Amino acid sequence: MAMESLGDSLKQAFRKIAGLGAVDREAVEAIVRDIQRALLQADVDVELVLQLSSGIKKKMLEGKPPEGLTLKEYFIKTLYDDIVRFLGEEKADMQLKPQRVLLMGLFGSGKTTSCAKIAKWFKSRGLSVGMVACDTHRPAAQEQLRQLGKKLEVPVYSGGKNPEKIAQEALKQSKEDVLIFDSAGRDALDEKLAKELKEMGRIIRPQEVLLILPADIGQVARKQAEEFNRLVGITGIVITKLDGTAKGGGAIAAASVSGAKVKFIGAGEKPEDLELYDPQRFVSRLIGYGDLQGLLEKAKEIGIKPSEKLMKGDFDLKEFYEQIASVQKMGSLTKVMEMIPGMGGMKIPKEMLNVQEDKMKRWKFVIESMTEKERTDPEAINSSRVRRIAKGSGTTVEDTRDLLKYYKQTRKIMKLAKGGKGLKRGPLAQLVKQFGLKME
Ligand SMILES: Nc1nc2c(ncn2[C@@H]2O[C@H](COP(=O)(O)OP(=O)(O)O)[C@@H](O)[C@H]2O)c(=O)[nH]1
Ligand SMILES: [Mg+2]
Repeated sequence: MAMESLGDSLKQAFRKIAGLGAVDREAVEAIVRDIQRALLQADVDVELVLQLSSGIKKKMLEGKPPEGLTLKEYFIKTLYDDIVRFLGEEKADMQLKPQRVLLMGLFGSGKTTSCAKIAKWFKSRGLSVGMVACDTHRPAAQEQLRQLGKKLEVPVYSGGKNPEKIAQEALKQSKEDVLIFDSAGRDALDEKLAKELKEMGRIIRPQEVLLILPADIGQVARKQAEEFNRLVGITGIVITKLDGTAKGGGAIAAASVSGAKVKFIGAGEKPEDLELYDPQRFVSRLIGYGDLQGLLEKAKEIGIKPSEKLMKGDFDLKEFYEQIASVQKMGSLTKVMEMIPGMGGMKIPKEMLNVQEDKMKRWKFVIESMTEKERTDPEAINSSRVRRIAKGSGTTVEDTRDLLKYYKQTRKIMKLAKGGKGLKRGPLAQLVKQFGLKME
């Protein structure tokens, strides 16, 4: 991402805190100024920057750190939390179920490219997808989508000069779970475009209406989002071209206060350059995963806790995945181990840890490729499903089987651990052995 400059400045600010002698008023003000400068350079709206910085200052100068955190750790955590909240707070949600998605946006914002990206996103999660070429303004637009469809092996509904007819035909003919409708753009959202888009909405009755906004418009994203929302109505935003601008922070912050949520972010021209927007993940990456991990080491007690369900052994694959994901965000397998009662003090060989984290990453892809039903009822996953999931996630059948095995084992073990069986003997010890772990 070409957001390195924002990332670099934030990283520096965090390092400065880590190196502070005392966290006094002067130090807090100096660092908040650094953050302000970094955000303004990323084209974040001045008002928003001032709001954020006064909030941070208030907490640091008037508040008290929670028990167990030093002032310095509290500063790091406050800054991290506030920036995450500033950039959207919650992870975006896209339902993995049959639906119609209508894309809209101005000329060149990345609609057609995003159409293919979103198609791939659904397809690799096990849903069948079709794309509908409703941009009849630009002569080559339909052909562009047909080409992308061919590459992705996704059917494209197109032909003719009337976008409404194309949409109607697609709705009549298609058997796919998900239909994604590309639409025509303009230089600006005028009456005519608004009317056309509204008409499309009436015909398609989409569950998702996504506004495509290129990151290089920076804080203008807010105005555009508000306008589209008022005139047409949107359910979410896709920020594209994050790889080519230093204004991405401004665009995301602006989109986040527009009243609509950022659902996807795109950082590249290829169909795979798309991800569901997760502010925590985004900020962690911006600041530097490793750095943050170290900085937040101490703050972790406040951050993640093993879920009640996990401790009881009563969880489905979805909850299991959320545990893995939340743990991944914070760092390493050591943390997972710490969550398992009695495993906290274990020494894990470093090489082992790396292999394991790598595997977890693949498991994440595996779970993302499952349908809702498979996640809630993993027992029902048969071999043909295993093959489909492996293929869709770009992993191997072995990875998929491994995960299912691990899930079942963990569940069994947690159930037993609840019953108070010892760690040195019994199934827990087996798990330990299986991972090549050593006990202190
Ligand atoms: N670098 C980069 N280029 C993108 C991205 N998304 C779209 N583009 C490029 O932006 C241009 C316009 O995209 P297109 O999808 O045709 O926009 P549309 O007019 O809204 O349909 C094309 O050259 C795309 O390759 C992105 O995330 N990163
Ligand atoms: Mg287009």
